[in-house]
Amino acid sequence: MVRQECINCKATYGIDDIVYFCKKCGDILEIKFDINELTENIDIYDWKTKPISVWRYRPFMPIHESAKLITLGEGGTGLHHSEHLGTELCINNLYIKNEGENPTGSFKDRGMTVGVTKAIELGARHVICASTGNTSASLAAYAARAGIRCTVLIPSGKIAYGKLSQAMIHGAKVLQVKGNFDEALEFVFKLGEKHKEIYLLNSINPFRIEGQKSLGYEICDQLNYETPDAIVIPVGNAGNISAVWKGLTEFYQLGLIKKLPKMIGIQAQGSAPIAHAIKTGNDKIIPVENPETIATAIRIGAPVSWKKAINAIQESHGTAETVTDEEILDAQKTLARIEGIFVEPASASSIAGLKKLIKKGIVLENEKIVCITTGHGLKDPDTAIKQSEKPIEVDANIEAIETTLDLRKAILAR
Ligand code: AN7
Repeated sequence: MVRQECINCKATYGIDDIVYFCKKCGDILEIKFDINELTENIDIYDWKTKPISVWRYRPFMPIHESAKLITLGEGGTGLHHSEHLGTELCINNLYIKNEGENPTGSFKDRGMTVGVTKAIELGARHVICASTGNTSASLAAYAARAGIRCTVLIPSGKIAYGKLSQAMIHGAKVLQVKGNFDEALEFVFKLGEKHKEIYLLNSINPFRIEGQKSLGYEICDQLNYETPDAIVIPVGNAGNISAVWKGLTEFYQLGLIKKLPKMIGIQAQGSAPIAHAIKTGNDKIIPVENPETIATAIRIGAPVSWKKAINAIQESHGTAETVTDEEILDAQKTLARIEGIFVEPASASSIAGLKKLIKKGIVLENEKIVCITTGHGLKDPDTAIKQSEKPIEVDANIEAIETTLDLRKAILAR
């Protein structure tokens, strides 16, 4: 039977129980399928004939058949063979899975379509999350689509303007808590405990993780079930790396793929508790008290899904790496200029991390690599503008424009 299960003590709960942490030991939960049951389910549906998207995998989702889906058409993002960047990084077979192509511009939509569908199934009328930006943008959109109330808590300091504008225009109540992300998240948990009518859609919500696991499925489908050697992914709260790994292991257990890739997590140097734990061979993280990075999406010091992430990295024989803000910005610019893919700084960390791992000889020239870019560049226009050439003001006549573009010489030489 499909169920919620504690990742630590294995206590189980039904998929219609509203429970965020294990009532016995306090750890986080995950959705567990019985693989035989899942095999039967997917045999009944002709899922492979559906277009690539989150809901192609409906029989893999813990949602009742009668549910009304709250969807904006998520998933089905491009897996772009990146020859120019591959050449620059000296790697033959590089793919970018560009999650900025989702409805609200980030991978969060994969989780929210399932999470908000579940919320409606459970009868919720008010949903809440804490967010560095993308989760709130996504939740606000899906709550609007479902016609329910939405509250988002964002940390103090810089929030990327694109994301903030999304939460605001979709009509969410936006509270900027005078504290960092980890503190805002604590308030969300407390509110959930005190006010049972509010449904929590933070990244520990296992239904969101189920939606996000479709990212792993899609990579396999788009590569014709020839799994890559490694998947490189930015890590903040660590929900996504756990979700992708869950999707891959399910496909593996179902016999759809023959091998599993290494999972490689990338964190920003100023907020890298998971990368530090991996590098020092620890099974536990030490939270970072004042996380700092230009990649505000992953400015998270106490990632709630750290256990799942460390497990994914260890089980897959993967690794983790840190990157500086300078390396992130450099990767963002390179990707935009030579591949035409504009991503936000947090997303560019996967490219920056890959570059470092190639230099260190951890990723090899002939390996097939998928880098996940998690959010669209327009999410944070300020950062993009700051590191680009400014527009040049010219007089409104053709000669002035030609002179500026160095086209006059060619005319005179004629
Ligand atoms: C672009 O929106 O945590 O490791 O509150 O927006 O699953 O947390 C965002 C995270 C990577 C990290 N890239 O994913 C939030 C939030 C982008 C992101 C991550 C985020 P997780």
